[in-house]
Amino acid sequence: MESMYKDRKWLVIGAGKSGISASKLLLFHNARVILYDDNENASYDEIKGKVVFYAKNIPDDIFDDIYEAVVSPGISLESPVVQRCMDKGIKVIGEIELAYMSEKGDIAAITGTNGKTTTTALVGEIMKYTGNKVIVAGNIGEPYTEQVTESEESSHSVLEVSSFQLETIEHFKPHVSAVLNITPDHLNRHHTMENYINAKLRIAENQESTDYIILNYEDDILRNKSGELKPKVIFFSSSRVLREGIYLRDGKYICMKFNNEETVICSIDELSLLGTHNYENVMAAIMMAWLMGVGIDDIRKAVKEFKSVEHRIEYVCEKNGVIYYNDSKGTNTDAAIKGICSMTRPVFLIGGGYDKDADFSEWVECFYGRVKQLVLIGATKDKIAETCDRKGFTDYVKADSFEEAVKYCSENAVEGDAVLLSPACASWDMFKSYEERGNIFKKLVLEL
Ligand code: UMA
Repeated sequence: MESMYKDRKWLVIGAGKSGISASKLLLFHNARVILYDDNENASYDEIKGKVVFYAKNIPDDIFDDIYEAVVSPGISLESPVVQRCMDKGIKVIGEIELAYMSEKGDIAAITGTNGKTTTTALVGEIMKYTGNKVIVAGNIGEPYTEQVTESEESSHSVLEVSSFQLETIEHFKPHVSAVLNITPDHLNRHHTMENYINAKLRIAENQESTDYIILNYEDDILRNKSGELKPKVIFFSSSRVLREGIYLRDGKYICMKFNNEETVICSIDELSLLGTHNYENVMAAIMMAWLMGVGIDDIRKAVKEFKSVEHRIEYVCEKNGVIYYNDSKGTNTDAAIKGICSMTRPVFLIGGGYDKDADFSEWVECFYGRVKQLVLIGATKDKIAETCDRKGFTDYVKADSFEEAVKYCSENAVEGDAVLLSPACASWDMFKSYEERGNIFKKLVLEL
């Protein structure tokens, strides 16, 4: 193992969270690190002096003795620097694969268009009942490379993995994986739905028949693909009783069934999480944890204790009879529809952001009877306005800034209304991340 790293020259592409953590892991293994970012102002203070940094361009001769390259998830494999590596025959892996090479324990990995952060957090909480070390990392916000050196034979790594991260795995092999759902997202990067689906399903690529994959029975894509997968498939369903698997019975009881024997795990009334999409997340998490060896009683306790995650339909406060919710993690139309549908009050909705080539039609269709006014921000504001015009939804305004959008909502919402930030877009046109967008929203609201 050491020979892959010691005194070898590795190129790390991207100096964000993933790139910094990947560099640290490589340095830990005594590799030499060249760090690259398109942005010359990228901050890499934590490892300054320990790596050689290039911005915008890398001299040609540097590529001559690069051993392997590690690309950050936000950087397309079509980007010039990745293409240069490929042209020169340099193997390019992602940060998840790099971390996996140092993993000592077992892995539960979760992907899907929506719900993966909640499910990952919940699996992490349930796994703590084993008494073993639990690592919760990945797309959820903490790079896997940052934590993997803590892994041990008895530890469990619970990982949220995005399609971007799965695109660059090679040997990565979870014992239990889950694909929660697949709806269009990130099509500007993957180009076609087929590419996006294939990237997501790579989660099962190295799994064997002794491993498990948890799939949503109600997702046509996943149900149809299930026969092609190597690991044992276990389904969850929020709308029917399954012959085997985990399901919601009578819209109320989460039940598991194997060998014709049904076990009631809990009632949805015992959960803090709201909405059918969340019951699906809970079912997937229960099944994953059970297959990773946690007993039903411990699962029950953990599930009942679990509260929702930050930036996902998060209650912020009530001011003048108006309730403010932060759903900054509603970064695609499907997630944002779930945000709107879980509101029980008329909604002032703040939407818009980075353009991922999304189609906003279905999102706008769900406004009727729910959204009082849409306040548009960001790069997609005109595109969304055009969709509204086409769909006959006229109650929208455009704001010049995020501050103005929040102010407009607070001035126009009346007692009994809700203000919901659920943009249906990524944040990258105006913010560093959805977390930053959500935190600024909460700050602005609390200062009102
Ligand atoms: N950069 C370039 N060239 C580019 C694009 C970016 O040089 O073409 C540079 C930027 O200047 C920046 C760095 O790359 O310095 C950023 O790298 P990154 O975009 O990969 O972001 P990280 O900070 O490493 O965060 C990544 C994930 N980001 C993305 O996938 C876009 C985080 O997921 C994840 O939490 C983190 O790794 C730890 O694993 C965020 C996300 O939005 C939450 N994910 C998408 C989603 O959930 O929809 C997939």
